[in-house]
Amino acid sequence: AAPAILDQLRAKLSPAGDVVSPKGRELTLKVFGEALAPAAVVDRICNDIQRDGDTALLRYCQSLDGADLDAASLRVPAAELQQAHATADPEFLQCIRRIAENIRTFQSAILHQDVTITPKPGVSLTQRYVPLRRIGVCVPGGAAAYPSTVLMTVVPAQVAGVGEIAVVAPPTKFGSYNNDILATCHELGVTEVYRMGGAQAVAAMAFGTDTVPAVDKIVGPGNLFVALAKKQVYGHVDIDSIAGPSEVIAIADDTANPAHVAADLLSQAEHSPGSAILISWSQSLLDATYAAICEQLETLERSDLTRPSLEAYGALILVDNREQARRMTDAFAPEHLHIQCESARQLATSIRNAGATFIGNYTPVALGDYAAGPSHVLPTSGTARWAAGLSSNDFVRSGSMIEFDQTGLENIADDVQLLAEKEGLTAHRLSVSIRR
Ligand code: HSO
Ligand code: ZN
Repeated sequence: AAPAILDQLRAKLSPAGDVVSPKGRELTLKVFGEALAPAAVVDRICNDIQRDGDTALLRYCQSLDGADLDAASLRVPAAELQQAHATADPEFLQCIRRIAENIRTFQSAILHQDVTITPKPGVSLTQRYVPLRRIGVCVPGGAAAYPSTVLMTVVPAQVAGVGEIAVVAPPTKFGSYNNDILATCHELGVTEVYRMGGAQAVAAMAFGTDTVPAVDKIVGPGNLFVALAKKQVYGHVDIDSIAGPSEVIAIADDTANPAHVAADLLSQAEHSPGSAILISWSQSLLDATYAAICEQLETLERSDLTRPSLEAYGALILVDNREQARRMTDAFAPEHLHIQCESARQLATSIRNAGATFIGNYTPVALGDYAAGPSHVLPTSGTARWAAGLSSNDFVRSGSMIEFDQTGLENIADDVQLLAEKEGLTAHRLSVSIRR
């Protein structure tokens, strides 16, 4: 395809561009009577909370979320978490337990293990992995409640051995007033849940306040303000990569079932905004999938949200062959890649850039969104070129341990002394030569 077309399609695939949601670009917000652009708002919020702690935090919870909270009610009381769990649908709780187990199994299997080598006599070199002490998890609560996001963030952190996990969710019916969210937290053993969202929640966790102890890392998806705040506090704390709106590229050929392909595309478009692109070298598959999309849209509950999302961020692309599909996909670096064609696994492994790849007819993306085991917090907006999905390994940090004995030192000493000499750092040289 000509570069201009690729650019157009890239805009479709990555509605967020650089973490700014489609609406975000023109948005200005009234903060205490002043109209400010989102980045300026976030800047102000972070600075105020760093300086004034709880006072500023509670003021922002009030003015931005309309939440009338005080230092005591900001944190969800233990009794309320228990109550949410006690009144939750037992089948829902069992489902949460089974899924948590799937996530645990996968995340434990991939967790880094300490590595020690003895490359030469008298030399021991270790890469050790230590869990982070305390982390914060952002759970979104604007458009829908996502207990799955609690699972996909908290369980990997627990597998890594993180000591303290704080969860924040906005004070909404889809956030920290949502029974399923609270019940899921309780089921997973999370006792620290705060009713706050947006940039103020991120800033509070990064800098700490009297009621919200500071964390070392902040993870989890959120709206524009959460994304901008995470960028802003990075360096003071760590963050995961910044998740934008959902996206999927499907690659399919004549062996695929058009109704199935349509359902996969619709499932990500339904997030709204969510982008869904089909690449195929079969015109008949494209035509049949288009027809199936139109048909299924009629019956979907969220079709009012899904249709505009597809119109803005959906595309059906005809390519000449598999190789073109491969190159185009690598250039897009989609969050989700679904391959339903002949030799699907082979094509899947030949594609470098994708957050998560789903192979074959029996692996709809929804399996990864909800239950398979890898986290659904994945790199979006083309960042899959260099970023990875969240995993247990994001909650450990590595450190090296170096130990030499006299023989080990003797064998390496000349090289160290020579290089130290070259750099003119004679104290470095002495620290070696003095031991010989
Ligand atoms: N597809 C979303 C995750 C999700 N889907 C949550 C359903 N619930 C991540 O891109
Ligand atoms: Zn999804």
